[in-house]
Amino acid sequence: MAKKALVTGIAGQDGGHLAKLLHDKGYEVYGVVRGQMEASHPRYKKLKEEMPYAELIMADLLDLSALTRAVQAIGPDEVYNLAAISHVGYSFRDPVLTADVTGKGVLNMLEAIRLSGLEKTCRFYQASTSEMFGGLDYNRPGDGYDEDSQFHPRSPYGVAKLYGHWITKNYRESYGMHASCGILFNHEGDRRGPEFVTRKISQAVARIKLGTQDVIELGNLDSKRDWGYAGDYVEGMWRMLQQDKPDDYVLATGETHTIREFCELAFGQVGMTLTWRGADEKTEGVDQDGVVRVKVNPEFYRPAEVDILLGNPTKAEKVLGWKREVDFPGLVKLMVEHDLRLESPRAV
Ligand code: NAP
Ligand code: F7E
Repeated sequence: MAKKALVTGIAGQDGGHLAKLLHDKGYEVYGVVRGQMEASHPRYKKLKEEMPYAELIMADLLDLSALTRAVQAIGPDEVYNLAAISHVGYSFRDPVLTADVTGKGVLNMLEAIRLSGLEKTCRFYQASTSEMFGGLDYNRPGDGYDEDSQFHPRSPYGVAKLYGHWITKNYRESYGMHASCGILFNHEGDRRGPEFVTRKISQAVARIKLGTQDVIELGNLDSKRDWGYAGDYVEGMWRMLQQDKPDDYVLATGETHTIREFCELAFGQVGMTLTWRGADEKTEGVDQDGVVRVKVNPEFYRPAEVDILLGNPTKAEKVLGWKREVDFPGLVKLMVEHDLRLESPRAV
């Protein structure tokens, strides 16, 4: 009999990659989507086109009754809890909703499993994050943050995720649930939302190359991130739930790069050379013809920033046999090429 997997946040970046991976492995795939989506809804139709094999279920992470009904109807072997308000900048603007969805929503999902009497049979994956580390001076990464590093979240998002992380561990310890947390560092790709910096840059570079945009406005250019490819990371999620025992694992590349470096590589991908002039809010990225292509807009600064994230995936590599395939230049290339295709006038 095929295993059944329930994926919350199936409409998001990771949800799409994971749904495909599970389908390819022979799972029956069920996905939670929110809102009043009828079958005729354009967003529903688009999702069904992308993943015709997945059964979509309307439920909100805020709604314990709907989640419980979904779990009872499906009887999943594995639940992947990917749904969240996931944008760090937005979490400062809507901290209460972020706490409810990204924090307490995890509890709702765990309770839906427990209330359905499946806590001993259903395996659970929680999407924890490197944002829980915070990257403060006293907490410098050294060889990279690992599973034992100290947490000090710097945003309402990071704080909410820390609640989700600990409540998952608590259910593991209290009820013997096979519940694991993946502490994932930034992962990107062609499915990334344009509100995140990498996709914002790849999209702008494609448009600048094609002449439909002149310049991109960004916030902090000097923060550093450990960026991997989302397709590699969903494999790690799945591997965590195939272990005999539940545990927590860092997934990362072990490399960190600035936003500036991402810009330089992305423009390089379309044959443009970016150089920098000025400082702070007056910083500008200029192309080989002297045209300003990158400007700083303080509107994109955050009240508190995570200056540097660098992960140490040694445990995942040793225990799960997980390894990222796509490196940093490969990731930038993949994203810019995708956006060039999408933005091209010939694209349908
Ligand atoms: P994403 O693209 O933002 O997807 C999140 C999904 O959650 C969206 O489909 C969204 O639905 C759904 N959602 C939001 N609020 C909901 C609610 N109240 N009820 C039900 N669904 C709701 O995020 P992602 O990049 O795929 O990340 C997946 C998970 O991993 C998230 O939990 C994120 O916080 C975490 N994470 C991501 C990264 C990363 O670098 N990508 C790193 C570490 C951890 P709509 O489509 O309707 O908006
Ligand atoms: O920002 C800086 C910004 O929004 C990265 C989420 O998936 O990964 C993601 O969170 C950096 C920050 O991702 C802009 O200040 C500059 O330093 O792409 P981001 P994030 O905040 O790292 C973690 C691991 C998650 O768990 C989250 O769910 O880029 N930055 N200029 C900008 N960021 C944005 N969004 N837009 C700018 O214009």
